Amino acid sequence: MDDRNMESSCSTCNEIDGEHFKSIIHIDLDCFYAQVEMVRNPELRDVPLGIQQKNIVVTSNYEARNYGVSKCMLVTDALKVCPNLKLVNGEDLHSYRTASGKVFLVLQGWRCPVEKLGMDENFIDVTSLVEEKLKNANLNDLIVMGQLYSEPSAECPCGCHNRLKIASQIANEMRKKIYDELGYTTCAGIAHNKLLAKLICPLHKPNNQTTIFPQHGANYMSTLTSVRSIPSIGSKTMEALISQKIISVSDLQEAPLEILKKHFSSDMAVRLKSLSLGEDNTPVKQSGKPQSIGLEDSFKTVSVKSEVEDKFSALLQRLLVLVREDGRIPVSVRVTLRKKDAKRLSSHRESRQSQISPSIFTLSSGVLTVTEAGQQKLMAIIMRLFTKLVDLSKPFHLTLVGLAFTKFQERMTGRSSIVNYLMNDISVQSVLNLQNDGDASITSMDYSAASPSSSTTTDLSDAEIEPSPKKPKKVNWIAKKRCLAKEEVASPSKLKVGELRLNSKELEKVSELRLNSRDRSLTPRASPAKDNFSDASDSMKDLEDGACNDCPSYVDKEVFSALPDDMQQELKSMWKNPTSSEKTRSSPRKNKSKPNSIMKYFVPQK
Ligand code: DGT
Ligand code: MG
Repeated sequence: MDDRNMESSCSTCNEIDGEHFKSIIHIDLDCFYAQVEMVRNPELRDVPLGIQQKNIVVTSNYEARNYGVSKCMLVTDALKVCPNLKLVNGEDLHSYRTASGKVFLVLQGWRCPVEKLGMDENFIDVTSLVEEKLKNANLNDLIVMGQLYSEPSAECPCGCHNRLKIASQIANEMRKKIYDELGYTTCAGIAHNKLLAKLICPLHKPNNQTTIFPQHGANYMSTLTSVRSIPSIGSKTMEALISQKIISVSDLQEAPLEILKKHFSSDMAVRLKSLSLGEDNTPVKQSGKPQSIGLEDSFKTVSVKSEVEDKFSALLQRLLVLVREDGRIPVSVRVTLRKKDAKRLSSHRESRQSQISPSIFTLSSGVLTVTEAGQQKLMAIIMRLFTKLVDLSKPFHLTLVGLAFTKFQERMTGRSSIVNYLMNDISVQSVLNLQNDGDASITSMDYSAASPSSSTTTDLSDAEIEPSPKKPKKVNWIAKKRCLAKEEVASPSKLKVGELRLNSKELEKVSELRLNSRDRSLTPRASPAKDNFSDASDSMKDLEDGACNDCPSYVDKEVFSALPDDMQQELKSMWKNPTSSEKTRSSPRKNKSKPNSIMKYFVPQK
């Protein structure tokens, strides 16, 4: 029943509890890969176009969709329904990533938080901008730009309708700018939370936008035929729900909380219930640095070690290109496998990661490279991780291998703080595990990457074959899974390659030296995951002692010698005229009251 006039109560609606206070836009590019190809080659514009990866059409333009070509169709089937389908190979994702970065940049022009989700989606929190515009708006003239999911029978007292009308205008401007500057059409969803903005976005595809008012949230959710449409619900949670005969979102809405609490934690049961009603208070997190850089390859089955090695070797070659583009030095690598498991409906993934020595990478004229020997070292680490995951004394069958660099040593450009020269690890998350339901728990509406905290993860999502987290596609999830699992689909990585940060040679030298030095020091920053093993042997690299005869004994001379002259002088004069606190300090690491003191970076090697 599509009863759009059935509105939920607006009694909780006020600005104090912020219930409807936010204005969120979700933007999704239309037939993304196909559009990139069409913009690149205008001859493809007016013909039915399919983007091929191995023997699958991963997407097609809307012209081809009119013939019945659908996402993830076998090429042979697509050609049957559309014999004049023009096929373009889409296995090289470089241009798609570039396009994705450009869209992100355009959206940043509004100076609102932008959260990138996969390659072709972005959330924008325009709450503050809407507030600004509201001050000068003539409320009588306000209209919703694009489509409105349902006309409200009454105004919401909190004023969210006006705010969302303004947000719809901003969304329209954003879409227009993306089109004018880059030539891409998009869809947008406008709502008071991320969940509804994302889910309403595809309602009027392509090249359109839809606004939904808060009181229609529960109603719209009830139209979704699978609980899997909800971004936080992965396959494991879905399986648990199905076992309780909860299949559609409306089933979930109607399920008694007590029943849910029997199968999930109390928090999760409440969360599931709220989501089913269209409630979500997760913030738009400004995207910045890529969290990890990874690639995967899926196939029917591989059961021989040498073949696995070949797969990893090929992945490594491609991954190194991406890392070079990114410009940061990886310090951790993760291997992921999917083992064939006939008993399980969903795929089962396991990962192991290991620290890697930054000395494997060399910086030359600002370019990150890896020597042949470095590549061999990496392969040795990868295969060692592989043997941790697979008992080679028994037969094994893999359907996917993945490789990702999961931690990076970042070099900062700023000269304002010496700390930048010495320490700036970023924490990373997996971008390969998009659904955080390995433990069947939902703690937050994390639309982006789940962060496996241990080195072994189980991912039951099928999202690994998608570059962006699942959308409320009206497809049967089991059918889709079969389609993708049976065929050899090139897995586009969920790469989020960030801006290059290539700095001066001076910085590179400092960075390299520091990295090498730090591997041997006891500084705790780059602590590996609990059950990782480290590859300390790879980290050893002889470095010449710096000229630091005046240095205190606890100073790492290698680090010191690599500093720019002015900083060396600064430090020397500090040591000559130490402050009282420094005079009394026996070891820099003991001084917990000054966590960012420069002195703590000069740690003697043990
Ligand atoms: P749309 O949003 O329905 O107009 O069409 P697309 O093509 O933008 O589809 P979307 O947004 O789900 O995915 C963005 C791109 O990601 C799409 O152009 C191709 C790629 N992609 C989507 N689904 C799959 C998949 O199952 N396998 C692979 N390899 N790539 C996929
Ligand atoms: Mg799209």
